Amino acid sequence: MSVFEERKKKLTERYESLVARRNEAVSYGNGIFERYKYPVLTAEHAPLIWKYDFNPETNPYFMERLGVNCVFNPGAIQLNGKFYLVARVEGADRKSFFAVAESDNGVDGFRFWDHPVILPETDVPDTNVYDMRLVKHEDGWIYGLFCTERKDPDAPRGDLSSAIAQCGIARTKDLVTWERLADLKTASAQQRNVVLHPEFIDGKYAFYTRPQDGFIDTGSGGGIGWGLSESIENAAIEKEIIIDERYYHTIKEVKNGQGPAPIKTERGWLHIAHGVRNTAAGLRYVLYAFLSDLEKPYEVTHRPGGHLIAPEGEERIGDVSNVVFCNGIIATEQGDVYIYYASSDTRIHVATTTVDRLLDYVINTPEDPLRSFACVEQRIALIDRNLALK
Ligand code: BGC
Ligand code: BMA
Repeated sequence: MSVFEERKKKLTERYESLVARRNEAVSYGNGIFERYKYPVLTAEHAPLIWKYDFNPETNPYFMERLGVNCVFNPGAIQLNGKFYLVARVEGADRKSFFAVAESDNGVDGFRFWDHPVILPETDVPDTNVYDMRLVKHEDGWIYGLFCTERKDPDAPRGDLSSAIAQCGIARTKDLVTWERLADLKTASAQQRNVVLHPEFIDGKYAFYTRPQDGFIDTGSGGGIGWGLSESIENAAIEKEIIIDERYYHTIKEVKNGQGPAPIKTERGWLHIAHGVRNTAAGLRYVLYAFLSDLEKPYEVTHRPGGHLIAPEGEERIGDVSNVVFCNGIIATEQGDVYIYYASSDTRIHVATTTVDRLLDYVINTPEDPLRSFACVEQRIALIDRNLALK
């Protein structure tokens, strides 16, 4: 057998066994959600036809021509009973693009469609696009809001890193054909983590935003913002308010951002967000949850203290270590919840729970009392209540 034939056969077998691998929940977690033994989607899940030239004449060594570096930060949606992730796929060339992967059960068997998403550009081409939030809006469209990044035209000569991040908007009915709309206009120089609320508020489109001063630094601003727009084709927010601020010595001291669109529940809108703090080893990203008012989604009613999910084990390590990030969640009609989170900008995992459990968590987990002394008091109160039950 030629090198070409042998490598093609072996790699195809390995790929098929990876995609067919069953996943299993890890027992005895914290009761809030279940983690799983394997990630659900990794760079290795990228189809071989995306990477290799399958022609023996032009590729006798069956060599990779277009490598895939990592697969992370997916948007998520359930359609006709199937689970879809619109993953951020990053090529070896550092450019990200979106690609749809499909599974029957949401915890394993994710397989990419043959072609990545063709996302049309606007008049000002994006250099990089990433972190799509998918929303089934009550207007009938599925929207994908994502970060579009372009080089900062005002950066001093020689500064090749300064960039401008803004919110790109596209819509689809089937995840196959995408219509690109104008980028969201706000007063902020930079925007990341923009999410469309699934319902109209006062007859307008409602957005969660994350205004910031610099490309990486939130500067004087930051926090999860909120604003309304008359139009979605030319979305523009005139008035932006901050609904969840960052705070000194918490998990969201440096930055925070809305994750996916919130889940509607009887008790309010259930949100998953990310919080960032600085450490000697760099930024640490964790996920947290909160609940907001049903009628006024911009009013937060419950803020459980601390993180919901923080990186553990292999999740801690990757291209950008010590990061978990979530922009995709699926809540089924039966009340099951699938939280798709990526670890260290490298791979995608799932955590499963239910709406009931998450509501119990957000409503009954005490708030962060913000000082060591008060935290000890809070814990002693729990201990004493438990001792009295013995
Ligand atoms: C990367 C993002 C990252 C951001 C800030 C961008 O260039 O693509 O993944 O969040 O920089 O570090
Ligand atoms: C951010 C996000 C993510 C990424 C994270 C950590 O600012 O936009 O794309 O996961 O940084 O690098």
